[in-house]
Amino acid sequence: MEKLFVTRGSGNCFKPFLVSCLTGRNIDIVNVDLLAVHHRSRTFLSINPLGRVPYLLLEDGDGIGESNAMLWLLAEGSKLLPGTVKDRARSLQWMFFEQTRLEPFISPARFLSHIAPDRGAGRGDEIAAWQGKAMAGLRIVNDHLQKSRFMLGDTFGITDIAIFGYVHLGHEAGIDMAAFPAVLAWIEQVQSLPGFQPLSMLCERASPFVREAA
Ligand SMILES: N[C@@H](CCC(=O)N[C@@H](CS)C(=O)NCC(=O)O)C(=O)O
Repeated sequence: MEKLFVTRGSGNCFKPFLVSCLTGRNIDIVNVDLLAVHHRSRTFLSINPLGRVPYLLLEDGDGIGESNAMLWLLAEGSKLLPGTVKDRARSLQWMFFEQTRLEPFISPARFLSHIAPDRGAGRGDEIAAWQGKAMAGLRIVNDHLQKSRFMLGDTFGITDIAIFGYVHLGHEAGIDMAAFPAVLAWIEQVQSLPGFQPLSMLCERASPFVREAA
């Protein structure tokens, strides 16, 4: 069976997990403890030399890194994939936007203010700068969603999942999401889709990653 290596609470890891929930695809989930630095263990590096999660190990032994790349693979054959070449290009456009204008700012602001606030002590200026940059990206998504039900028109798909991964966690990054009403309405729509599972379920059925003995 395919194996998805994830870590608890990660918006990037949530994306391929959500595709598997929405398509009913059966995948083994393995929880790698990043705070215990298991992603730098010899055992994990022998699976993924890049030492990052999410990482998708296929049945033939090949592996795929990068959450958004996994969405394309896991959604193959489902209605979540964009149908036309123009929509596929547009989907990639939003996926690159997500990785350059949203995730790099929402993720560290959330980590230091919500997940490990002890590490955020004395770093208020940095966190505020990330929040400001994230809000600039969120404004663009909000303007887009004012005119479009989903990221690519009327049809929900992997482009929404890519954006949803971190955007629905914006409040945990200390961002006032009320400033983005179209984004909030879209989040509610995604959360009410049949098969939707919240981030809290990511590691619910996961087996723990076991590193080599020290
Ligand atoms: N662009 C990558 C980002 C992956 C990423 O940032 N993973 C984090 C956890 S969310 C990680 O593995 N951090 C450990 C490290 O980089 O050492 C993706 O979308 O999959």
